[in-house]
Amino acid sequence: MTTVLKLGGSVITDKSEPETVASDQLETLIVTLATEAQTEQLVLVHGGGSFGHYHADKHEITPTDGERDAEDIFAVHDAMCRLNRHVIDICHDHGLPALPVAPLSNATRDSDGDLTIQTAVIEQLLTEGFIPVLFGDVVSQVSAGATILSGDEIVTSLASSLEADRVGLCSTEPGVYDRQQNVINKITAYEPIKDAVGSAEQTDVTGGMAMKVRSLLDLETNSHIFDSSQLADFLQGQSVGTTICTEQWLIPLQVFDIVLYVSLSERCSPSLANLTVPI
Ligand code: IP8
Repeated sequence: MTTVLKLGGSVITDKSEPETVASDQLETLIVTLATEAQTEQLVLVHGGGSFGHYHADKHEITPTDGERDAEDIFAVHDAMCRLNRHVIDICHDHGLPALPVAPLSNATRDSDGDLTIQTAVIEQLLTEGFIPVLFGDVVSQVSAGATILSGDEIVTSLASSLEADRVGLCSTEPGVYDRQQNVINKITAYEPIKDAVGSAEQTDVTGGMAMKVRSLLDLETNSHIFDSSQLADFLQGQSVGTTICTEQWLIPLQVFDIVLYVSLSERCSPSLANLTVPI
């Protein structure tokens, strides 16, 4: 079984101070991984938090606004390597065979921004029993210099190319909230929840919950968004936080003053509407 797991940058760093690791929190997560991971193959990805985002903001590099100045590009990459070093060190302290894989050296974007990650190194590391640890980074893009690559994009790309069985995003939130601030159990389409997640505050250049949900809906496997208190359960195979299912065609049915979305196909049960939206 292959699991792709992202540790969010907001979880493992203190975003109020540049380049500050949330050491206790990171250690707790790694201890959980070391004791609970029952997967044969694990790919770890981590976000940028107060490392990558601080430098990306400073040099005004975004996922779409490229940069050609090598020193500026390197400032972002180097900060991410420093954060990655912390993650790798703590993994080793707890016996996890983690090794870094830098996206700058093995991923590219075409002129439309579409991402390609060379997976040969990652696959071989997995076969040899290692845990590849990738991270949000800068990547070269055709005709744009280099742009920011988020950890979320890495997760969705690798989940497809490695045909992952389990996909998880460990974030600061226990899941995706609806408009009443309740965690949505299951999402099968973007339309019914777009107002709720679209209004969520965007904290950094790589976007908030809306972007996560949209890209996870494209996957052929279910994925989960949860907080650190649910990591052990996720690793034990449970459905935690919000489960994002492969996107389904939904028919909106208005019944008096609510809209019911009825699913045409099934991946997540139950079969009927997964969400009702008051109008
Ligand atoms: O925290 C962003 O990755 P994210 C990486 O997963 C950089 O969005 C370099 C800002």
